[in-house]
Amino acid sequence: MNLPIDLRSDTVTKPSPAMRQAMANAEVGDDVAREDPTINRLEALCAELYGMEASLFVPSGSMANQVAIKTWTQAGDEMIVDLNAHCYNLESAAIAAVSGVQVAPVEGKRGIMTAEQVEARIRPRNVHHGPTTLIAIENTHNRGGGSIYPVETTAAIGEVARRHGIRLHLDGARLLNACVEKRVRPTDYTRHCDSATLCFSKGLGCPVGSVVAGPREFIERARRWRKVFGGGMRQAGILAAAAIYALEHNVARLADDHANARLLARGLAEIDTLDLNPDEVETNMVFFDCRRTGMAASELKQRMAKAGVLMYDTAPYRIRLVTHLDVSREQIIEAVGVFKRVLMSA
Ligand code: TLP
Repeated sequence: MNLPIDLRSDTVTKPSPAMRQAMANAEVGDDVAREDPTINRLEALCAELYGMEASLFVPSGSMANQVAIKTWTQAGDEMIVDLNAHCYNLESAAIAAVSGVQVAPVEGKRGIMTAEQVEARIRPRNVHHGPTTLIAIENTHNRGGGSIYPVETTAAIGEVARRHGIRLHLDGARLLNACVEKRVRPTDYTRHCDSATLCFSKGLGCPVGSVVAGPREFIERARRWRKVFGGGMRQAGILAAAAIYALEHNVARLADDHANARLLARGLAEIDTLDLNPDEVETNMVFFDCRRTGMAASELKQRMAKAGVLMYDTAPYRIRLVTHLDVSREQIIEAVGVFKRVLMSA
C-alpha cells in the first residue's frame, strides 16, 4: 500500500505534473508594478467568482485574513468572531499584534454563529467601549469540523452588519468545499459579505496562494497593507497559473474528498473506543474524541504515524483527519484498517 497516508491537512497536497506544466508556461511580470499578466488574470477571475469589484493575490490564507482585518479596522476597535475561528486562534495572535484590535468571541455551534448571537455582542456606541467595526465568519469552519454556514445564516448576519454599519468579512479558505457540497454559487454567500478570501493551497492543490476580494477602494488599501506585510511579490505569475489551473480542474472533484471523509468517518465509527458521529461530517474533515482509547491524542497520533497514517491532534483528546486530492479511496480504506490494527493491539 501507499504509506504514509497523510491526513494531517489538505495543505499537504503537492502540485500535480499538469499543474507544474501550467506554472512553467505562465507569462510573468513584476506584480508590485502590476505587470504580471497571469496575476492580473487570476485577480479578475476571482473578483468575478465572488461577485466583487476586485481581488488581491497574497501568499497565504493568514495574510488574506489579516490584510482584510487591518484594512477594515483601526487600533482599539473590536471585532466579533466565533470562539474557534482560525483568524483568532491559529494566526499567531495577528489580530492583536498587527491590527491592535480586540476580539469579542461568540461561541457558535460547530463554529456557526447565529445572527442573534452576533447582534447581542455589538457594543453600544459610548466612551466605555471600543467600537465594533468588523464581524468575521468562516466557511467552511475548520475547528467547527469542516462545517458549512447555511446561506440563510450568512444573509441574516449580513443584514445585522449592514443595519449597524459594521463590515462582514468571510474567511472563505474552503468556501468552494461548501459550494460544491451544497450545490450553491460562491456569490450566494459572498453577496452578503464586504470582503471574502479563498485559499488555493488547501483542497485545490496549489503549492502557495490565496486571494482576498472586496470593493475596489478596499482592495487598493489592502494592496498597500500587503506591501507593508512583505507580501508584495514579483514574478509570482507562476503561482497564479497554478491557481487558475486549480479553478479550472480541481473544484468539482472536491466532492470526492467529501465522499472519502464520509467513508473514513463511517469506518472509524465502527471502532468502539473512538467517539464520533459520521452524520456530522459535512465536507473534507473528520474529528473524533479518543479519550476512551486510554491514550492522549498526542500518543495515538505518534502510534498511528509509526503505522503509516499521519494526522493532527487539535486538543488533548481530539484528533483531526482531512481528506484531499493526494489521498485515494483505497488509502482511506487502508487507513481505517491501520486504525483497527493499532487500537486492537493497544
Ligand atoms: N489552516 C491550516 C492550519 O493553520 C490549521 C489547516 O491545516 O487547516 N483560514 C482557514 C479556515 C484555515 O483553515 C487556514 C489554514 C487559514 C485560514 C490560513 O491559511 P494559511 O495556512 O495559508 O495561512
